Amino acid sequence: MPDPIKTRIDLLRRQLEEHNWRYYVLDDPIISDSEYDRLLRELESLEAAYPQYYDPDSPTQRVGGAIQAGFTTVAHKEPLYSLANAFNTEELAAFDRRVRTLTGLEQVEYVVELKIDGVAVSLIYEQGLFKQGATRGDGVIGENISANLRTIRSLPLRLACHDNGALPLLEVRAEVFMPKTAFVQLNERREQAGKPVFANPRNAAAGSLRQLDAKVTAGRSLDLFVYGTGAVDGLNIPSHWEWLQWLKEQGFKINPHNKLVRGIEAAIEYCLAWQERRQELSYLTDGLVIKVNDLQLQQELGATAKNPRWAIAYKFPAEQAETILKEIVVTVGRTGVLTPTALFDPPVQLAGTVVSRAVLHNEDIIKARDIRIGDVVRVEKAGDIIPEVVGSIPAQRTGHERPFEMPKLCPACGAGVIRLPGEVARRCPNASCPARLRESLLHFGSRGAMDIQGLGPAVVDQLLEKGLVANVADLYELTESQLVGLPRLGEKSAANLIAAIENSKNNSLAKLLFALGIRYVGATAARALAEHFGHMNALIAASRKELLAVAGVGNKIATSIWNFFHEQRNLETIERLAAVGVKMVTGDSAEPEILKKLAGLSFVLTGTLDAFTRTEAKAAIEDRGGIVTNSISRQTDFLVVGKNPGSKLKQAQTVGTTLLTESEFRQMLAE
Ligand code: 1X8
Repeated sequence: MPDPIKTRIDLLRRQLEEHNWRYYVLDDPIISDSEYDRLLRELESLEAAYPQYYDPDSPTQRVGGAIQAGFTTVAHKEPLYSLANAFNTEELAAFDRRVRTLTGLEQVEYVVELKIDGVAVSLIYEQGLFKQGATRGDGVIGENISANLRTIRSLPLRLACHDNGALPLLEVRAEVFMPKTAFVQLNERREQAGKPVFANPRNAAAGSLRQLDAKVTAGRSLDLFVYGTGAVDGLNIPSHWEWLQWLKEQGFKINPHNKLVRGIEAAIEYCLAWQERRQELSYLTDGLVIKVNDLQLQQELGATAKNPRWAIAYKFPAEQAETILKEIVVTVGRTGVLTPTALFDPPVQLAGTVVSRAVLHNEDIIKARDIRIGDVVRVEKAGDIIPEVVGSIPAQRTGHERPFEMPKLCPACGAGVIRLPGEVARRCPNASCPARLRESLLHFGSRGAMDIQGLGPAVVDQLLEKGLVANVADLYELTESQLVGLPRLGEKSAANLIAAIENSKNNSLAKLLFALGIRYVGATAARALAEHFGHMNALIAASRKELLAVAGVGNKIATSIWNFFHEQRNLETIERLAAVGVKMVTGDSAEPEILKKLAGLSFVLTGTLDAFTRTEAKAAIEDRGGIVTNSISRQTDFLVVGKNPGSKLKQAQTVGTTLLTESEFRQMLAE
């Protein structure tokens, strides 16, 4: 006899699933929110009273559970390809010609679908039950984000086929996105809470999926569209279009604007129509995808190393907007380079963000584009790339526009500006220029340099304004009581900052050398110098010839180092740093034991990482005693795999090297 409680639980689960699907997938609910809540509460209380009937696929399990320690990696059963791009209709016609030549067909049937600007994921169903969801990652290896994906209400946990003729394996591909209104509301909430806002809906979706606490993801109103399949076991369907219909019947959310057409002309027409109408959608798109419909043909066409030959992405032209260039301000960087930046009034909405300024790079570009202050200018932003002033619209000039001239004097300190031979950039030559000092302080405290947490732009600006620091050495003489007086710096932050400054005294010589900001001396050169000379004084005393003996130090770097250590004010700074106890030797013994946990391990890096530059990642490994090499061998312990990895990934797989995703790598560093 089945337990009547279990029967009731099963019924409630089916009913809630059905209402979920009607609400989130079909957008066509048949009961009120309060009726839904009543059913959900009844199920929740039964599940609480009868824990033996726990089911991870229950509709109550979409709220996120325990906080995860990290994301494990998963190898995709079939690679997730990226698509080749077409930026105009000629390129679409060329794609069609290639398809027809390779297949020998007169006319090809295509499916045209909106390209959603979100995060690609792969979803695995076994016997019609959701088992695992992963990020695209590099296409070969992704991260297991199942717990976060479960919270997306339009993702079915149980497919229609679960009850009749379930498939052993079904992998579908989907794009997770945040609707425009949800994005705006999320940013409003974050702004009120004093948290940094997301730049665009795609970043917000990606950030929400990367939460270790799936409860946070659950509160983020994510949605998804399923657009295709990967590995499938147990079902044969001859065309992509029919697959889409089948997926829809299974309960997946399929984009309603998918269209089946004959011939490329109809596909192009549909693309151009959406180009005009994209704003009507409640989510962001960056183009359309055109796919060969017949799966037999898809298979014949196959793929290149990177892209399938049976599909192409038509990318909408970069969004442009017109606005008035109100002013050009000039900022001074750490090395003294003057950078002109355009300020817009009014700010313009472009590709999902509000743009109020754009870097103009240098005066040659400003002249070449005929940009004047007061001009109506055209601003462009392709994808999430940095906004750019494409040019001016001279026809709209009133006669009040002013040509821009680079200042002859530094805008921060008034020193005469110089332009070095062979350089486009102009520089402020004054080493104690306040603008340069600001950037120098920020660099000194940055990660990979002296690692002083809490020494950000806001604090540095206040320190400069109050005249508390005029030199990096002054940082070490700050007291807590001086800091507590600064606006927006509480007692706790002040104490933390003082502690961070104090701790930085024990940093390695390599970090100190990098932090000093000697031109051309990056983290790698700094490490080589520290290892070679062992002590700051040996380096100060080194001749050019001795400097050239260091691995990786050529003429340019050697000259720059020699010049740096022959400037009196720099020597004074170093003396003061030494006097307050900043470590000036390499000495391993002084290195805290905790930092050496990667001793004896060797790493190779491939692809780009989100949170580290190559140099930072290398420094982080070497700080902990690990070594970084450029190529995979049997001696390599780990390959850190970033975005768009190179051939090292394949080599590592051949040799059997352990692969680390960025988050695993971060965790390893943090442990
Ligand atoms: C990426 C995307 C595809 C589709 C929609 N949005 C995307 N971001 C689609 O096929 N409808 S396909 C795709 C890919 O293959 N990289």
